[in-house]
Amino acid sequence: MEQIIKEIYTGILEGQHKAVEAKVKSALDAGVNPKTLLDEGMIAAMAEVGRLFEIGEYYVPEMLIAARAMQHGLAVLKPHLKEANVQSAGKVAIGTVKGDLHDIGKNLVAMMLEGAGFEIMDLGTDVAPEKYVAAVQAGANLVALSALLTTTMPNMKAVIEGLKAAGLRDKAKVIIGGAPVTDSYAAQIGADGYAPDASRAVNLAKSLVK
Ligand code: B1M
Repeated sequence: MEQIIKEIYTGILEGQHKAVEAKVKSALDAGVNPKTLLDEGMIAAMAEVGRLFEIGEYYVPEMLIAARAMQHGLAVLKPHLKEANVQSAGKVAIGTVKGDLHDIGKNLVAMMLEGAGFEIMDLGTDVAPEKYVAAVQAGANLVALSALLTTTMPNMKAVIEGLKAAGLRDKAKVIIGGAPVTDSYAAQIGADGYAPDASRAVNLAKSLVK
């Protein structure tokens, strides 16, 4: 791993948001591939934060400052994740489902979809099913749901049920993702697809909204 990527990884683990922001800028200026930076430096660091939390070495405050450092780095990386010359591919209502406050993965998926030419309606976190329904009524043709907690996964099904109840299920495709979510869960709740990461979410979205 390149030294600068290691420093970004450590900076996120230690929650040094200003250093992470500066080092992401330096790495990009030095020509480091944005995707390598994201996968090997930033996403890998958040996975390590999760492992440290699981074994009781990190607590919620450490997770929060690591997340803040990650968000600062992502803000710098965002323009570099865009694909060149892309046409509007569809309108996506994206959010983290009700009860769930994790937004780093959701933001990353939104950024990559935006970079691939989708128009983004970011509904935020802790989003109630009615808000997705309203977004489809306002023209979204893709609903993208993120959940990081096993306890909030059932709220993905609630969104699909909400769309059905409003007579809108055929107006938008529904894709789901997030660490505890699986392909078989997507099938079980009647979603149109599941993606394990942000780049595959883009491929999935493109294949569903043609
Ligand atoms: Co939380 N948390 N957290 N947390 N947190 C996890 C998820 C956990 C796995 C940690 C652990 O125990 N190892 C665990 C969940 C256990 C479970 O349910 N099985 C957990 C817990 C327990 C909690 C609290 C309950 C802790 C507490 O308070 N006691 C609490 C819940 C709060 C709530 O939501 N109501 C909580 C709080 C927090 C913080 C606020 C401190 C912070 C979030 C800050 C923020 O998001 N702004 C936080 C963090 C940072 C994490 C970990 C460490 C990192 C998550 C992350 O950002 N990963 C996480 C551990 C882990 O995941 N290893 C953990 C990086 C991100 C890029 O990955 O979000 O997975 P991810 O997104 C990926 C893919 O999943 C996918 O693409 C992204 C990358 O390409 N993807 C999609 C995501 N959404 C998608 C949607 C798609 C397609 C793909 O289509 C629509």
